[in-house]
Amino acid sequence: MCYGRFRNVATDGLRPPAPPPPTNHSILTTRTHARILEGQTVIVPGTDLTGAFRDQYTRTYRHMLLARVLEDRLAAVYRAGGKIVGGVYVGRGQEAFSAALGVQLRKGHDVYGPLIRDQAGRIAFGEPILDAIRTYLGSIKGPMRGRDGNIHRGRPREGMPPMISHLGSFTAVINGMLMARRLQGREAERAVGGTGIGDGGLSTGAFHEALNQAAVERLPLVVAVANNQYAYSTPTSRQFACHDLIDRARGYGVRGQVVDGTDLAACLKAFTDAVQRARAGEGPQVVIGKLLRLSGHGEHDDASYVDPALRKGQAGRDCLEVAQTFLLDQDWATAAELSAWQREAESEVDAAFAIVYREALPDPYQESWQALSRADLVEGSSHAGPEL
Ligand SMILES: Cc1ncc(C[n+]2csc(CCOP(=O)(O)OP(=O)(O)O)c2C)c(N)n1
Repeated sequence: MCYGRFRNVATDGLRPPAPPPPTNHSILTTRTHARILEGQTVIVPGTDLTGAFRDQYTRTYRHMLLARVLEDRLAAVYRAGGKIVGGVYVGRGQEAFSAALGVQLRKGHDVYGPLIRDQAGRIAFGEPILDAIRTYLGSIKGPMRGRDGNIHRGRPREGMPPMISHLGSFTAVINGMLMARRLQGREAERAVGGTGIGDGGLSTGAFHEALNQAAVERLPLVVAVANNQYAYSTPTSRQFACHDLIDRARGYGVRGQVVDGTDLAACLKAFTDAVQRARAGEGPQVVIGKLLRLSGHGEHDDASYVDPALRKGQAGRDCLEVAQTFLLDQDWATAAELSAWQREAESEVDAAFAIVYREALPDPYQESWQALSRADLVEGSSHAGPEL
């Protein structure tokens, strides 16, 4: 593969964007169109843009789109009140970075530990959107059988453990799953473990321990660090004093890359490289995505603390709109196709909600409230698992 010579992928930071040719794409909102064009990815001469990359890009874009449509609907249902108890946490603006890792991993073979903003990665990995809707709406048919209200769901049998909220610790869980395979003598399978974390989570002791362990053990771990500029309302200036987060990887002897997290092409290249290296036995890999969380921490948070200048800058671009412009400029999709994909995603989400609205919530008098971690509940016959 030699599609890897896109601008905006650099191990030493982001370069200023070159001005792209003017375009006129009706699918894009005019509000952000000019800004997207300003930073549009430019393909350098000699880049191979044939088949495989085009296919992967298009596929990943559609995963991102589905995630956005799904999360917008979940947010709307939450705001309407009555159906979703607890919070709704979305990955708006982080879909490219998230999906670009998820799409590299093979369900049932690799390990994937998605975090709070990784709905797009989950979809790219192969989690059905029914899992998300069932969990948020508390359906008895959900992967957590109505016990969890939002994002702590998984499919352990398929290599995706339920997310845990304790920041930093999930990386150690993924390490553990990789170590288990090693101890079982399964290293020849060359499974990779991918997981996400935010700039805030990176400050935890648990994460430092986990990364150090992965480095020392040379585990095939890929960590996607979404530097979305805020940990809740804490800006990065109050989070770390090093020049760049990549220094953290270097400090542990781990290979790292920094990527423009709003640019799907750059994200795909970075994660393709990172996963290939981890699979080849080169040890853990860190990919840091520069982007901005385009929503609040959760839908209850208006994000009024976000610096408006960040929203106008490169990190504040909407990765979905960047990808749309790229698809049109490359002639990989027409505006009509983009609209059709949008409608398809909306229909898919409509259909899934219609299914879940008909499903029961757990009956507290009938349910066995034993822990779901019990193997016979999660992995065995008493729980057939969620419908696909
Ligand atoms: C160990 C730990 N400390 C605090 C929290 C509470 N908490 C939940 S999310 C969050 C902010 C996380 O920020 P970041 O890691 O940057 O991810 P982002 O939400 O920006 O995607 C905090 C402090 C937690 N879940 N775990």
